[in-house]
Amino acid sequence: MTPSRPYGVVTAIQANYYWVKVGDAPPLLCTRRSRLKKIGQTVLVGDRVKLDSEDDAPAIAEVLPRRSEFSRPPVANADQILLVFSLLEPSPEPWQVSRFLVKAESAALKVLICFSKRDLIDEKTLKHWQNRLRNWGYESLAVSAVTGDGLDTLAEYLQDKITILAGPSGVGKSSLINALIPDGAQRVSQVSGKLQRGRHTTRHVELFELPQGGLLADTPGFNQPDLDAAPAELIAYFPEVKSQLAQGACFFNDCLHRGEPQCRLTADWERYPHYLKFLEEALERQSQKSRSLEATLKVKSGAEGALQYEPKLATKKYRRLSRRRGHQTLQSQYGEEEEEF
Ligand SMILES: Nc1nc2c(ncn2[C@@H]2O[C@H](COP(=O)(O)OP(=O)(O)O)[C@@H](O)[C@H]2O)c(=O)[nH]1
Ligand SMILES: [Mg+2]
Ligand SMILES: [Zn+2]
Repeated sequence: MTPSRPYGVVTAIQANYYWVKVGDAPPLLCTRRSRLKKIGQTVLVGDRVKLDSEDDAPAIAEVLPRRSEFSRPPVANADQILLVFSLLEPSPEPWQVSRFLVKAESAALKVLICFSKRDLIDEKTLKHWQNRLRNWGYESLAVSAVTGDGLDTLAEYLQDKITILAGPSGVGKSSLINALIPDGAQRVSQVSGKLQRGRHTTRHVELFELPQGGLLADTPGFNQPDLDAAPAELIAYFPEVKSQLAQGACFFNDCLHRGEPQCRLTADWERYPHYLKFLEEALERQSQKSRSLEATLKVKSGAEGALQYEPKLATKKYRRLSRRRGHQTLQSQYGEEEEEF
């Protein structure tokens, strides 16, 4: 049995089982105390937990407060997001790169950028993209999973951190994990048999343990991450205009920076068209949201003939709405379905 009430980190979740890593020992397969469910406490990968050793099987007795919560994929306590793009096969698509960057910025985590497949690209192409990204406000690394080029530098950035790996499919994320963790046996959990179910659902997340310490979460490939920023907050996710704004280019919190008379934010930055496009999307999302909110309310005449809105008895709809909101809690999103794998 485990030492009395040790602390550990949840590295994988399968159905109602949790793999918990305590110190350097191989992960333990745990259940969780039913009390946690009663109080609505969710358990996510990345959670720091206290284990109970009173029973035969180890169980999660307590979840420590989270430093951060990321929703897609659901990961607790992540420190940073590593965005991976390849410069060939597939070539980067500026809009898509930008969309990933904005999505990552909106998570309020540190953003790292890495160009993969370094072995396929010439110095000139690499420099072009690195300079371009610098103008967008980002430094970037270049790595190759094939030659191992750049992996040591990358590994330093990942050490002792919980990092979420994201990027278009095919750029080499899985290859990168394999290259960083040469011994496949380092895979945190040996998932097999019945527990295999759910592995390929989009909500499934598993943390990979880096040899030098630190955990890496792979994300299922998606090419067009959903943005969920509100229109007026979008500008904050473009670091290249931070200094302009800090120096007083625009003082209005609700300004959309589209040439309003009081706005002096310039339009001469490369990603300004991206900003405008994402802004259109955000405005469209906002109006859709208010339209569907109206649809869930039915107009009812009040006692004095005043119109009152009364919610229809459609809790499902409300839940769907809350899912679209940017700042929803993970609890509302995953709490109730946690057992469903
Ligand atoms: N030349 C080269 N090919 C790579 C490299 N990394 C990955 N690939 C190839 O790119 C393809 C997609 O890789 P994968 O890791 O599955 O990408 P993922 O979808 O982002 O996980 C595979 O055919 C890999 O062999 C690399 O550093 N150099
Ligand atoms: Mg992959
Ligand atoms: Zn403005």
